[in-house]
Amino acid sequence: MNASTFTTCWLPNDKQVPTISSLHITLCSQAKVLERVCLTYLNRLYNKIEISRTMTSQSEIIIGTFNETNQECQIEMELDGFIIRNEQRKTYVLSLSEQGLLYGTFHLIEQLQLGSKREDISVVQNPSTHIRMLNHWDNMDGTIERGYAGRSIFFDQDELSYDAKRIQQYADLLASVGINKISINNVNVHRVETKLITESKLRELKELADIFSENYITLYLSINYASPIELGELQTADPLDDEVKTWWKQQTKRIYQTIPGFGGFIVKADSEHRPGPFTYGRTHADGANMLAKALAPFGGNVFWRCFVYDCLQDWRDRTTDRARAAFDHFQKLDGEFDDNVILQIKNGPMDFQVREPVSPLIGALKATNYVIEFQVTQEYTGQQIDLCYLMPQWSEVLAFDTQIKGEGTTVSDILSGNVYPSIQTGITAVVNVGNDSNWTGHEFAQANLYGYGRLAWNPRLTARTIANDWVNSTYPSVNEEVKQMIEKMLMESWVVYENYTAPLGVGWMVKTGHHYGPDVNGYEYSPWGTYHFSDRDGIGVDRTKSGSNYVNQYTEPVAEVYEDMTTCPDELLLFFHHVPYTHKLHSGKTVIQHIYDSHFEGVKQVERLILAWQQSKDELPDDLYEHISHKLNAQLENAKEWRDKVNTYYYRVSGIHDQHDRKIYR
Ligand code: GCV
Repeated sequence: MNASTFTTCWLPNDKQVPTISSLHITLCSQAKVLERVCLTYLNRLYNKIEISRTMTSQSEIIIGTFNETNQECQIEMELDGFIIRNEQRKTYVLSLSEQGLLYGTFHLIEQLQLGSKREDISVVQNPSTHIRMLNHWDNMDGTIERGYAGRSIFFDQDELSYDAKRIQQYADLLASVGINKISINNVNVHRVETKLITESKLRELKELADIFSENYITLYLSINYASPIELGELQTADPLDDEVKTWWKQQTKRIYQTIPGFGGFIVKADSEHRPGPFTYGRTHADGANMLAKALAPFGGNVFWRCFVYDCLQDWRDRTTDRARAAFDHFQKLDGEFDDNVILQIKNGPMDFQVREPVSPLIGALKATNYVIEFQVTQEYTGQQIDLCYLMPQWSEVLAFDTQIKGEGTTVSDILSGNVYPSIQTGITAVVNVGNDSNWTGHEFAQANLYGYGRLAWNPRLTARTIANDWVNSTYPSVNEEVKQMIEKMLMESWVVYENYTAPLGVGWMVKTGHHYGPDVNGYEYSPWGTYHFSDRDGIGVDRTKSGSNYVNQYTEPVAEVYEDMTTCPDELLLFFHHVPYTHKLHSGKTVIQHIYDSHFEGVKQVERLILAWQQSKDELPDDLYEHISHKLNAQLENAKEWRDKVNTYYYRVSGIHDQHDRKIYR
């Protein structure tokens, strides 16, 4: 196929041919963004659009709050929820707020794009949480830490530098899936970025903040905890020092004078060489509360990251287990944080590996606000070269039963505020976007950005529904069979990636530094606390009572399930246990045979993905075909490298032959 439908996003794009004739919209709401969104996106679905401000007999779509439209709200609605209902051939998009109207309008657009008839659309939607955030790890020199889609869309050469139109498109993409908060700079705040909170930079940031705020997305900045020192004025950053407190109060006041809708700070403190309150013998509560008090008068928040661990560990020291760190540091501080502090907890106890258990801190905090942190950018999951659709992984995390208040206390219940209603909870994630024309490097990695927003809005959506919606709205003109094939590719990809990388939850084995490709012992004798402890007899980390006792951070009976080798799920066995290579899994295979089988299978699966893709060549736009082929071929090389290095390594240490006698290099 020649005609290019190589799209830049899931929203209706300008290459789309309108299929529906004309439409009369009445905008009862004054919010300017609604008019822009209708003119930009509905316009691409209809041949002609007319917009009026008052209702007439012609009105087909009416967008307004319940008050503005004189419609009754008969059910309990969240402020940013919405209703779409049809009455006498008119479609109403209704909400209590303009923000809700924006989400409702985008939902209507998506439904029309997916082929629903206007008259048939009837929905009531309330978001499960009010915190649906994205974190950029962009540096001001234009690079992105763990970015795989080009350079920053915000910064270049140590300056704020962006294309306002593109940022607006980005803000539309985010609002269309309900994202309402964004931080734009790396949590590792270096010298230049420290200055983002100074007056001249703030004036420049105002325009950017305005673009986002038009879409009800609040701007946040990552700050350097040592700012009082680095900006040259004080000798200390001690949170209990009066001068430090005053410095932050004044600084914060200045920020709000320039950007009144500013959201607040993200802080990575005492982690991976970043400064923090530990330097002064203070706790993380002392540090976070000091900043919170400066932000409180303006309604701002502090997002305080729990990714705190010893990154200078001695590998010889078997008593320290990095997995324990977040819980050990923060659980004891539960209840000590101010109301506008929100802790930020990575989904697993280590660091966004392809497979980890859920962080035991989630559910353990009962009197402290927090969000879970996912990683949309694929640092450890293929770096947007390898295909890895992450919704199946995140859905599993969200559906995990913490049993913290008895059976059925899932992570998503907790994050939706159903378990501890007095605390604020929500979701954040490290984003995968850069200035590549398709936003995410690998075009299919857009599905992770889209899916993240959909899951944050409704954690109970299935990975398949999200994949289906993404494929259908991104590739409206591709035929059904090909759409199903893309959906299948997405749905299988996480397990495929897991098959050819680190086995059974043990993690890591990546090349050091950049983290792409295999190096079984890359981190084994390093200070980072990420070991697999393989020797001639066995593999895995003993985190049971006889090991680091990490299991004890879970509530019973979850702790018992992980403690006992006979009940521990196969896929996490090596995260919790050190076992002989001959240990039999629930699957009936030995650990060593599983390692061989999964690595051979992983490569085969990538080969099958390539074959399916090649067979659809004639049905795909050329540029999309080439783009994905190129990515899949690179993925195949990577998968083979993983297969051979892992299989050879474990053959050499165990001396055990593959039952099927396949090619393992000696
Ligand atoms: C932004 C891991 C990554 C770092 C990242 C860090 C974090 O260690 O490799 O690049 O730093 O996590 O989440 O703070």
